[in-house]
Amino acid sequence: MCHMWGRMRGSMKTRITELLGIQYPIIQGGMAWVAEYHLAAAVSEAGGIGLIGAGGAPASFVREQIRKTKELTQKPFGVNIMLMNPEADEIAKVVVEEGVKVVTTGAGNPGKYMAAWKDAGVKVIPVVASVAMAKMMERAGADAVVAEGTESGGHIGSATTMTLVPQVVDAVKIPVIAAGGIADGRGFAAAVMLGAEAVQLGTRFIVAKESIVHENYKQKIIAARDIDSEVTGMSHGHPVRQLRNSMTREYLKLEKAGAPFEELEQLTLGALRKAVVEGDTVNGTLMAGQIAGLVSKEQTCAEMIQEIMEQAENIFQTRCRS
Ligand code: TUI
Repeated sequence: MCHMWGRMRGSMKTRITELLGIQYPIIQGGMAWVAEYHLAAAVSEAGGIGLIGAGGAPASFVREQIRKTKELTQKPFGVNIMLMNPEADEIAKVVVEEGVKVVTTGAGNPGKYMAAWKDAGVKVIPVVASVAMAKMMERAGADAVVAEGTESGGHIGSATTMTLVPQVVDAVKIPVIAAGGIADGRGFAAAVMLGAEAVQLGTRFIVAKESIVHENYKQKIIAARDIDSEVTGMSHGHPVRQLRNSMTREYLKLEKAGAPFEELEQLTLGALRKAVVEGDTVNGTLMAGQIAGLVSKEQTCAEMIQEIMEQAENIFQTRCRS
């Protein structure tokens, strides 16, 4: 692992930093509503790579976000396409038209877009939650995969980061980015030990100074303890991790009683927007990962990235003797 460190303090070279042309192997998760252009540009400016999270937004909105990001940074940035978005086909075209260099995808199989993206020279990095999906994405031409463990916030799979990452690393030749449960230099170092060549962070960036997330939501993450997240939607196959509140209590009560999907959906419709934009921490969906308990302060993206890289470098220097 020591060989990955560059001469410059804090720089680290992996196949991911080379692929994306970035200084640090840190990727910001493509969080719906949260990951808009201010955050994406700030992470890219700080030497990682920021992503605009298309979430459930219309294609026209994503196009505007891309243009605004370009006004704030010359550095590479990407777009995350949530594949359950009804406008995913259109967004897949927008990223090509706007010359976006990097696309990550979530909550589905991006196979049908792969050829067009590859032809346009877009680097494609699907987020996967299983070895089978990682292999399928490699065969389809993916440049890398994000192996996302169940510790993550939002829509999740069932394998933990600790078990998923090394199994994906063994199953594919393309580089693997670890996600889920990582928020500091220790998590970064652990991910590297599992064979990852970069990490993706979501929860920590929610509380970044450049993040437009409502202060109430940020404070809930800062106050969260280790066991304060809850998974809703398990019964209908769309598990979503978020911080416990009145909404999750009500949801889980109904879910346990066997309520139909339509009834449960009423509780969550528009609830992420309510949390992010209005700061409604009672009825809103406070998506966050299990690592929220470790996130304790608002900092700029640059401060976060510098701190993570310094912590990781110290770990490697003190424990890695050659
Ligand atoms: O996509 C995510 N996380 C998300 S998406 C999202 S928006 C949303 N809001 C409310 C309800 C549901 C979604 C919030 N958080 N992470 C990446 C991820 N992808 N995790 C798991 C997967 C995944 C799951 C199944 C990827 C592929 C897959 O394959 C299905 C298939 O089609 O074979």
